[in-house]
Amino acid sequence: MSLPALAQTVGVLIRDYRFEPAVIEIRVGQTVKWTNGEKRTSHSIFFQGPSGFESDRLFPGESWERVFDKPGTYLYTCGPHPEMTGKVIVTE
Ligand SMILES: [Cu+2]
Repeated sequence: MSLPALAQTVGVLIRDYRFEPAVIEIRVGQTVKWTNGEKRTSHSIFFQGPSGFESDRLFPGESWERVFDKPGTYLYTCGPHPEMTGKVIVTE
């Protein structure tokens, strides 16, 4: 029995100061693509923790991708708007 092919890239839309969906679950090797759907506000993707880093600022219409090649739970916020939170759960 073969498994259905997984979409390689999963999208998260940034809109109204929220990540939609805020929580996503993916498999190792998949890519998450964040797209800024705001009219005028810029945002970033800021991962917490010792290996944390922040994406460039995304202006409206821009997007940014990250490949997740290790299982785990990745918490993130928006750099300029720390009240915006999201989570990527990566499973084997
Ligand atoms: Cu923001």
